[in-house]
Amino acid sequence: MKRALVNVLGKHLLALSVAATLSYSVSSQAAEQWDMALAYPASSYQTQMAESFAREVGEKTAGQLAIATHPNGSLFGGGEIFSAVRRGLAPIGERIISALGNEDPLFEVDALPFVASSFDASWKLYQASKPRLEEVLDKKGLKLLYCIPWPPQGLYMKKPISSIDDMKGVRFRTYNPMTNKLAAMMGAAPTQVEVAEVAQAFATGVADSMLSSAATGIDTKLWEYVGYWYDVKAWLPKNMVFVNKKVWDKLPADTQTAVLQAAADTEKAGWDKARQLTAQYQQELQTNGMQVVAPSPELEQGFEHIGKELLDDWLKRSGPEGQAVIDAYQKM
Ligand code: PCA
Repeated sequence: MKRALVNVLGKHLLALSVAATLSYSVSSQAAEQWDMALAYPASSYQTQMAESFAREVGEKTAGQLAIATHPNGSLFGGGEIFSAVRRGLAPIGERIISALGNEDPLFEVDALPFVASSFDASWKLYQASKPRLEEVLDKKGLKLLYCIPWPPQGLYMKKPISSIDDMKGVRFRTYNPMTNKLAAMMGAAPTQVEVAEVAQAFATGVADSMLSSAATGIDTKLWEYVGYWYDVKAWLPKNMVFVNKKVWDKLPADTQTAVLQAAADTEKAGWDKARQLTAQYQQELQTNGMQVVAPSPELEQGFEHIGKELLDDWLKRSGPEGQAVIDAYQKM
C-alpha cells in the first residue's frame, strides 16, 4: 500500500518536473529581449516612434522578440549610445547621425546648412546618401534599421537679432561638430549639450542660444529662458536606429523579416509625423509666449555665407565619396 502511494507520487513528481523543464525551455526560447537606448525625452515624437517600432516588433513576432525602450539617455547618455551598441553593451539604439561627424564625414551630410532645407529635399538627400550610410555602419559592425528627420532648424535667441554680427560672444549650445564649427564662425562660444540637459544649460546660463527645431524647444520648455525663434530652415538632421550586427545575425530569418517590416513602417510614419507636426510645433511655441520670426535678409545672407564655407570644408574632408553623394542628390 505504502509502496503504491510512493510510486504514484513519484510519477507525479516526474511529470511535474518534465513539464517544468519543457515550459522553461519554451519560454527561454521566446524571451529574446532587447533594451533600446534612446537619447530624447519621452515627449519627443522621435521617442514615440521608437516605442511604436518596439510595439510593432512585439506584435509581428508574436512576442518572440520583445524590445524595451529607455528614453532620455536613461540607459546610455546620447554621447555613449553609438559606441555602446557597437560594443554590444546594448543590442539596439538611436543616435542623431551628424553627432558622429568625427567618426566619418558622411555622417554630417544632413547637417550641412542649406543643402537640403525642406522635407522633400531632405528625403532625396537621404536616398542619395543611404547606400553609403549603410556601408559605413556595416564596417563599424552595425545594421541600419531606419531614419527619421527632425523638423527644420531655427535659431533660439533671448533678444532679437538682425545680423550674424549679433552672435558675437553669445553662449551657444551645439549638438554636433558642424554646429560647433558654425558657432565658432559666428564668433559665438559653443558648448555641446544633449537635449536631456538642455533645459538645465539654459537655466544656469551655460547657454543662451541654439540652432534646433521647434520640436526640441517644446520638449525642453525653452520659452522659460528665451523669447525668439528664427525660422532659418537651415537643415533637417536625422536620427538613425541601428542594431549590433552580431546580435542581428543570430535572429531567426522570420524575426529579421518582421523587424525590417516594422522598421520600414516606422520610418514612413516618422517622416509623415515630422512633416505634420512642424507647423503645430511653431504654433505651440507662440502659444507659450515666444515670437516665431522670419529671419531678416541680412541674417539669412550671413547664414548662407557660413553655409558655403562649411560645405567647401566638408567636400574637402569627405573627398570623392562626399562629392558622389552630393552629385547623386542633385540629380534626384
Ligand atoms: N533637436 C535635436 C537635434 C535636432 C533637433 O531638432 C537637438 O537639439 O539636439
